[in-house]
Amino acid sequence: MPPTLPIFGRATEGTGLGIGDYLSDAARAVPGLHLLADEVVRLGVTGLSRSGKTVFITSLVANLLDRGRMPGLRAAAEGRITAAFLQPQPDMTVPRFDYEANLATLTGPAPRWPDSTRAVSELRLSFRLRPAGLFGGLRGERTLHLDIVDYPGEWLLDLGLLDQDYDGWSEAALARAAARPEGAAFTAAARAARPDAPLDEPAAQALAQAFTAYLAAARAAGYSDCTPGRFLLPGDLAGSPALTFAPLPRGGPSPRGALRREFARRFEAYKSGVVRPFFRDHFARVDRQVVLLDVLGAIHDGPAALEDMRRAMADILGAFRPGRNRWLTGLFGGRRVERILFAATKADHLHHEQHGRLTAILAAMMREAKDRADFAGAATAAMAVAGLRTTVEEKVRHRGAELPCVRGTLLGTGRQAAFYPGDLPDDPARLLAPARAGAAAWLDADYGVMHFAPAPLTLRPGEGPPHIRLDRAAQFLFGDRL
Ligand SMILES: Nc1nc2c(ncn2[C@@H]2O[C@H](COP(=O)(O)OP(=O)(O)OP(=O)(O)O)[C@@H](O)[C@H]2O)c(=O)[nH]1
Ligand SMILES: [Mg+2]
Repeated sequence: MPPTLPIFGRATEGTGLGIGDYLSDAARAVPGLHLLADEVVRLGVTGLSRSGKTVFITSLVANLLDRGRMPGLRAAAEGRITAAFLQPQPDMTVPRFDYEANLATLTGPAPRWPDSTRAVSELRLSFRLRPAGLFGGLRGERTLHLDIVDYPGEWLLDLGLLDQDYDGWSEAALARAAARPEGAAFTAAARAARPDAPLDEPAAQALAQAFTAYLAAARAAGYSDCTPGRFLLPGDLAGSPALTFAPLPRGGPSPRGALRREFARRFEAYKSGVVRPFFRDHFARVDRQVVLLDVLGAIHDGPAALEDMRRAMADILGAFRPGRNRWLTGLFGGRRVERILFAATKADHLHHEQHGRLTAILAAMMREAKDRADFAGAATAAMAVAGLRTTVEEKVRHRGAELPCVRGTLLGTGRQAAFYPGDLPDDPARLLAPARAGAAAWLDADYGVMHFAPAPLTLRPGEGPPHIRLDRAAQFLFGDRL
């Protein structure tokens, strides 16, 4: 029997050597040693619903398999990736990310956008790699597995619930609802409820439904914080008691069996039965994270939506802050998420002349979110990306000026159109300051959005679908491990 060397874990820091380098050196030093542990990087991909997760992952994987459009990924540019292939994922009970179906949807003869996805899924992409460096060729190849985990950003925002009890949460949730026009009906229902009356299940359900309807309307209006996350994405928990509660105003001490007491019990059940398992089984195992944000959509929706997105970014960052929550810190067991990328998606709605401004707005939001979340931990970056580029750039003369436009096929009508989304300001504060001050509308500009359809593609061999900056995103997220 050859001796085996059980080595697990990540690349050794500081030496520039990866575990793989070590192992192949060790393997040459110890004859007969070949049972070696492969490296694994777990990449979390999240974002609120419709932020572009499915499109991003599908195109990223296609572009990692065929790397012709990935010059910004160093290992690809240096020709060190000798093979990339999909493999069965390690987690047997997590649904597989349906890469093939999504790719066929996006790049088939009649391309369309993929359907909405509502749960966690996972995909393993493996790389065979030639080591870097002058004498890299002398060392053996190594294997790195990239486990991509797609999960709804709504679930991440639920982390904040773990620190709260029902009373504190109720107060904050009611205040949020009262401040949003979409919350009017629910606020009235909560005020009319009789929290100390004995639980009446139909009344409880009606309140939970009113609360859910408000959250859905707030979500549609562009608000980011619409927790508890499973109220909007219930999956197989729909109708369960853990999802049948709502915030209620504080009264006197609630007697046993009262509506308020029961809602408090269900709130605790939501925390222990829904929130904790997600963080334990998925979140706590992530090494690198990308958070996708539809910043252009939020700008279009107005100041309140942009401000809410900034707050949500702070809450998301807070989830990654070491020591943020004792229970969670215990789960991480000393390790932590090393890199977090905030990516503004759908950048193909903008001429590249405006990409810098979009990135500056995102970066400014990130800086403020970092301050607010008191965040010092992982390396962070902000970038404007498009999973799938659906437009071409074009300058259009308009009232004597040249407008930087994009041209694409309109969703719905199928017509071609040139589109100018508005002039994003040079200085992000021109948007962020009024947003923070609670402005009702943008003063000096109007920002449009347009829905483009994916265009039919003819891909050359070795090329993935057209994208914007997926290579740079990949380099930041895991390029150092390739
Ligand atoms: N133009 C453009 N539109 C995009 C891009 N990515 C996503 N979209 C648009 O955004 C919509 C949502 O994208 P998805 O990838 O399905 O978003 P998701 O985050 O997976 O959404 P859920 O599964 O509903 O949470 C798509 O249907 C497109 O209309 C992109 O790169 N370019
Ligand atoms: Mg999806």
